[in-house]
Parts: sequence; structure tokens; C-alpha cells
Amino acid sequence: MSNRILCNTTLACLDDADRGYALVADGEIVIDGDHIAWCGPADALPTAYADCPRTDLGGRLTTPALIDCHTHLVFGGNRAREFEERLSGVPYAEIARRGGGINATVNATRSSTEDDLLAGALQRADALIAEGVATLEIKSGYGLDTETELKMLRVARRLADARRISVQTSFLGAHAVPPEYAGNADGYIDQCCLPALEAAVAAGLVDAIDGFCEGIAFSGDQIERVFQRAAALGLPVKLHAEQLSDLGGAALAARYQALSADHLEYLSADGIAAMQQSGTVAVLLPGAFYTLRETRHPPVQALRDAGVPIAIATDCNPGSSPLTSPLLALNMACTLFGLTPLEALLGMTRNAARALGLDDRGVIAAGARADLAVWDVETPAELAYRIGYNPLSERYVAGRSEL
Ligand code: DI6
Ligand code: FE
Repeated sequence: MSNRILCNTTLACLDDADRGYALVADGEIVIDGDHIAWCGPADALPTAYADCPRTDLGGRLTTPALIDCHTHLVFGGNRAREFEERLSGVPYAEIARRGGGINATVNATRSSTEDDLLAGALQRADALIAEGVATLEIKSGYGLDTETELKMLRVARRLADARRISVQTSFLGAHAVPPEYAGNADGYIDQCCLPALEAAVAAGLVDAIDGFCEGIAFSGDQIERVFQRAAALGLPVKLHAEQLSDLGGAALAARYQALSADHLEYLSADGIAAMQQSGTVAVLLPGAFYTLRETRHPPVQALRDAGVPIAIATDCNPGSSPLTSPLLALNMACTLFGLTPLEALLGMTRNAARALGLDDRGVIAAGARADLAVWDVETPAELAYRIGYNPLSERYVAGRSEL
């Protein structure tokens, strides 16, 4: 029999909303191929598994591997110069209006080769992997033409071949209006974004469809045209909504049964009610809040009261969140947004899986994928508590140990 047992570990199973971390002291996990066959306390191990080979985890803590459910990991260049500008007082939206911001990265991405984009993305992916990430979402959106959007998405797919990591792609053609369509956002959506989407889907490069609903990007009507096409293609949607202002993006996303609405600092009570109805996950992105020195907080208590699941992600991107540390994202979610360490960890495991429409991971439970992170800590709260410290000891991806 090919089963193996991980033993001498505390489990934080995170599989039951009513049991918090769902801790199991002196726990054991039986791995069968790529999934978990059994988990629980050592003294309850079914006798059928008694003779399986064992790996002693030295009393460490085992959690589901982390899931970074919102990143823009593939891009050319960097925007350190804009960081300096913002520090001297120029607002993010103003830089975007001058042709910098997202469009600066569009220029750099268009002029990068696929191999150069992959090399840059691998460096960032390796930083996430080193902190326990085993599933990663990557958006397009720095191409804004068919050729470059497809190039970005191919790089995202190649990343999953180059490393032991699952990659979910989101087509984000509706991210910004490129210079050749300046002043003609409608023309961009109809003549460029939608055809690029069709081409990317035909090439098998798209798992979900995203957009940026904002004054500096696209209106609700424009986003809705993209969502209608997504529905026709049978693909799930998500949306950057209510990041800088309230355009009702979350409610629009909810009308299309969005997997998630992301950012949400300016989310209204109506938006929360709509998300509650549709079961849309609220993805909070403390790295962008921090980098942009935003002062408006996402309505965490109201989301809790409504029972809207909360996920946390790095939003790794060259402008508003040059963050490649999921552990720092956990810490920021607590310190900046007032999440508990349990809520933050759920936000990068179980609820992050849900934000990607994946129901086979994000928990430690029989039948789940054996994507696990083993940490040199005593309690799970330490993962969010420490700053700039990485206690990862081992990462299991589909049942195989590999850092
Ligand atoms: N919101 C964000 O925070 C990123 N995209 C978006 O729609 C920022 C992208 C960038 O500034 O490059
Ligand atoms: Fe983003």
C-alpha cells in the first residue's frame, strides 16, 4: 500500500467553522498519493494504517498549505520611481491619469520576452513558496492587447510546470484603458478586451474573469459587458471593487454570482447584502491598503455580521502592493484591519480556496488534497504575530514534501 503517515504534529485542520482552528494535539495524517486519506489524533489511527511508513514532524504545527488568491505576479519592470513620487505627495490616481501607474507596467510588459517575464515571476513565486504557498492565482491585465494578454497567461501556466505549485489564472483585460484607446474605454472593451478574452479562452488559458471597476478604470456598464461574455463562456467572475471609491462594483459582481469581490475599502451596506446573498467571498488586500497609505478601512465587522467569508491575499503587483510575503499579509490583516489571527489564517486557506472556486483544498480533512505547511511554531497565532520571520519547516504539495 502506498500510504504514508505524518506523525508527531499538532494539526490546525480549519475544516469546521464552529471549531476555530480545529486543533488536534498529537495528530497524524495518512497521505494516499496526492490526497489525505485520514487525519486525527494518533490514538484513533485506524488499525488498517498501523504499519504504514511514518515521517516524524518533531512536534511542529501542520496547517493547510497557504493559498494566495489574488496576485498580479507576472509583469515587466518595476515602479520604484512611482513609489518615490507618491512619497513626495503625488496620489496614485494622479500618477495613473498621467499615463504612469498600470500603463507604465503595460509598456514594460509588452516589451518583455516571455522568458524574461517567466524569470521575474519565478523569483516572486519562489518567495511565496518559501512561506508555504501551494496554490496561487495570477491575473493578466498588463498586456491590454491580445498578444500580450496571452503572453502573460502562458507565463502563468508555465510557472506551474516550473515549480510544484497550482496556478489559477484570471483574465483581467478590463484592468486599465491602454494608451491607444485613451478616452475610449467603450471602444477598448468591445474592440480589444472582449476579442482578447475569446482568444485566451480558446487557447485554454483562462480559469476566471476579473475586472477593475473604478473611476480610473471601467464603469459598471463596461464591466457588465465583460461579465455577460464570461457568462456566455461559462466562466466564473471576480472583481476589483470599491478600492478607491464606491461604484457599486461588489453588488454588480454579486449579480453575476462572482466568486469574490476584492479590495472593498469603500464597500457599502448594499454591497455587503448583495455579497451575502450570492455567497461571494470578500478578498481583503492589506498590502495595497498599506502601500497606498489608505485610511478608509474595509467594513470587517459588517462583513462578519453578514457572514460573508473573508479571504486575504498579497495582491502582489508592481504598483499598489509590491508584496511577496503571505505571512506579512496575515500580520497586516490583523494589525491594519483588525482580523483575528484565526480569521487571517482562514483567509489564506479555506476561504481563499473558495475565492478561487476550489473545493478540494484549504483544509486538513479526509479527501482533501495533501497540500500542507509544517511550521516551527507552537500555536497558529504565531504565524500572524511575528513580523519578518519565516518559520516554515516543510511544504507538502499533492502529498510530496518539497520546499
Ligand atoms: N488594483 C490594484 O491594487 C492593482 N490593480 C488594481 O486594479 C494595482 C495594479 C498596479 O498599480 O499596477
Ligand atoms: Fe489586484
